Amino acid sequence: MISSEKIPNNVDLHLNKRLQRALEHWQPAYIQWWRDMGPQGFQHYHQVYVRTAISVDAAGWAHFEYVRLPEYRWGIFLADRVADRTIGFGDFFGQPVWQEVPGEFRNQLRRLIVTQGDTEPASVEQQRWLGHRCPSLYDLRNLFQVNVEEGRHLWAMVYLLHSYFGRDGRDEAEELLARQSGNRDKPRILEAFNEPIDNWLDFFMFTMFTDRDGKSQLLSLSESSLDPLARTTRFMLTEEAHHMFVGDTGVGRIVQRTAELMKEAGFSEDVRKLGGIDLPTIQKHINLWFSLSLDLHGNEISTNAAAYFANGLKGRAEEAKWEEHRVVDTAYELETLVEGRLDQVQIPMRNAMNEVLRDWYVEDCQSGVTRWNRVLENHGLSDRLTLPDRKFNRGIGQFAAAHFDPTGRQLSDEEWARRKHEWLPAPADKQFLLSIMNASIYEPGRFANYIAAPARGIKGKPINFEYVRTEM
Ligand code: BYC
Repeated sequence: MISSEKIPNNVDLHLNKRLQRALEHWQPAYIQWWRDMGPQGFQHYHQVYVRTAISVDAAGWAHFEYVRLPEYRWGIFLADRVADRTIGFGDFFGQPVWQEVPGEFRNQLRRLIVTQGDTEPASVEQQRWLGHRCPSLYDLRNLFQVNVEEGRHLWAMVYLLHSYFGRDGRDEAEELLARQSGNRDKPRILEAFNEPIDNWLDFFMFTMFTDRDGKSQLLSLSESSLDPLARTTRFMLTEEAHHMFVGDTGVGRIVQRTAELMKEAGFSEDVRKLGGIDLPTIQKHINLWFSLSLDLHGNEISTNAAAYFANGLKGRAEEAKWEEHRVVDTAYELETLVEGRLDQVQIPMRNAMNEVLRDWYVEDCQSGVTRWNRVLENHGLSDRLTLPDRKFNRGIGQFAAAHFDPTGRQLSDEEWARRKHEWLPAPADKQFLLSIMNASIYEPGRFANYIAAPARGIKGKPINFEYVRTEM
């Protein structure tokens, strides 16, 4: 059962009246933001079969029911405290974790929490028109499930800001509702969150690649010496897994349908004529979203990242798997660009922490691409999808200063300008995608022609279940 408290929580909010009042004061502003910037056209007359977090109990943390979106119960849930937990890395390795924010790290922590928090509402804003082009009720429900949980992740960060950062934290919480994805004067902080997502191939790529940056960043924050931050992000990862499932299987179902149409058409170029999405278009979208999400990991050489690590604020993914946790004398061998030429240099490992996390991320992405290729293989096709080289199409870091093709070959400015749409979606590709997604499919069990049905429904329900219903 969902608790009847105004803000469902497992942090004994009722015992801290000041905090409770402050959050209850923020709540109406949040709901107003959700109505204005959340899914457009689905706020009043639709009921969505969604899960709501009600506890952090691994055996049953979520409750499933039909909900009108603005009435979703966004709550605050932290993973259970680990007794006697100690700091797992950096200069304070082995000391007890902190339950309060140390003054000297206040700014760094605030910045990390605000950056994390900013991405959550941003993604909801980016996706707010997508419902009008949905390929099925099943997918529409998944979109809204992702959206409401990104909203809850914003709550998770706002809880930390209100609890530990006083007046500054309250101001930051307001700013999180004031910045807007794509707004010229007040954009979202990280660039990939300022692009609108208006077609479902972009949505699935975003949930596959950009939400997976969410996973790598949350994993690294879940190691934090600030225990409430570690516990909050640990529980967020539980919800995040479904978001990546949506992306991974969404692209997989498109690849499956494409493979079926390729066999029908005989030639891959003819897939578009049959209303499907050809493999080159899928590859271009992999190239785009993978490279944008690599940028989200920051610069290859970063003193910020070194300071976060030294202070135990933000670590590596799965820190326990590493042998050495202080990382003082080790070096990282980095590919660099020096005066326009590629070279290898050794840098102190702490300064390379963004790159270390990026390594983890690339490997995690590759496993998804391998699954999609298995679909092609199972259909007897020899075509394969690939991740582009990590130097391709970078906007952040040293490789942003030059151009590379997806194999990592350096290009002149002229060749890049002439050929970039061989590798990245061109305006015509986008037009084509919008043309095959020009209507939404609201009939239970029916799917748009460009995507296969999923293997199974949600929470044991059949595929033709009415995942979103309209009430008049
Ligand atoms: N765009 O030392 P550096 C998610 C700036 S996604 C714009 O490398 P650092 C989700 C940087 O701010 C996960 N600017 O930076 C997914 C700095 O600026 P200043 C979100 C950028 O701090 C889907 C300067 O460049 N969570 O959860 O090591 C749906 C120097 O850079 C960018 C987090 O990001 C960029 N891409 O690393 C919903 C975790 N990259 O100080 C949700 C928190 C760098 O010179 N954030 N800059 O003005 C962090 O850990 C770090 O801030 C970053 C950057 C990894 C983002």
